[in-house]
Amino acid sequence: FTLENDFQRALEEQEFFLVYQPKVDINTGDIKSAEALIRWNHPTKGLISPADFIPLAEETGFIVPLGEWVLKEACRQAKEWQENGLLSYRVAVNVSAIQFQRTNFDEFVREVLEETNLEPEWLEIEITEGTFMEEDTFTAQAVTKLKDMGIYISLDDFGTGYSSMMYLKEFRLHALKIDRGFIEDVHLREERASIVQAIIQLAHGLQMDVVAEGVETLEELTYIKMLGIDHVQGYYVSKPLIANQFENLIKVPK
Ligand code: G
Ligand code: G
Ligand code: MN
Ligand code: NA
Repeated sequence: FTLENDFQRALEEQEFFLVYQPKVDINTGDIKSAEALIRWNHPTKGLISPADFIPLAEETGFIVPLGEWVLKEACRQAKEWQENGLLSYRVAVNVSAIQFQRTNFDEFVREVLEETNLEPEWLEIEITEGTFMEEDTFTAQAVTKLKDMGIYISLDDFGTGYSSMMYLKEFRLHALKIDRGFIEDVHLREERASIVQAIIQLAHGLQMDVVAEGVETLEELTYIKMLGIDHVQGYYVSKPLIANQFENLIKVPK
């Protein structure tokens, strides 16, 4: 795959950038969080989706320097928003399981927060079920330390991986994000509605917030509101936006 050869250059040439997608309170519409999502503006191939390069970055180990760049950039942006009086929500960063396995990730986060002068409660980290797949005490300790630092931790893509209830009991994370595969046409699909309802009950029983991903229609939104979802994310609310477009979104009065 030729993209692999491009990675290092792309990082040096600043071809990567972040877009931000809000997660909002389903009842008030308040923005709770801005999820940072990476994009690659490739000089000849154009805009490349992370779905097409994150897996390769994970295989090659490039996810480590790339993930470090994402965290730094998101924290820098959060601090800038805060200084401009715009930050009343967390900035969420996706972290790959590989980053936990190969680096002292919690140490790195501590350093970045110090460097950027961002308070930990403004940072959210999204991990996936795969993070806990192996009996890996190193990863488990890192997640616990991040939580102890006051960082909000979400479990992304919930329901699509190895959904063991063990780690929910062990870690007491802050939020579950229900994968959009369960949300699409949820109002028309009984089996999806049953699963969403069960996940909400599970999360609330553990004092966790529940986030619906990929909400695209008013019908889906109305239905999951009735089921008791806390936060929503998806094209119906907003697509991922570049930073200055995101600022316009948050300046709009409700
Ligand atoms: O933004 P989009 O839906 O195209 O993202 C596709 C996938 O890439 C999603 O699973 C998303 O979690 C992942 N992704 C986006 N940005 C990052 C990132 O900065 N780090 C990691 N590890 N994954 C990301
Ligand atoms: O796995 P993760 O939740 O990090 O992935 C988020 C991805 O989902 C992003 O790439 C984002 O562009 C995409 N996304 C966000 N909202 C919607 C939506 O409403 N519909 C679809 N199809 N994709 C969405
Ligand atoms: Mn995510
Ligand atoms: Na997801």
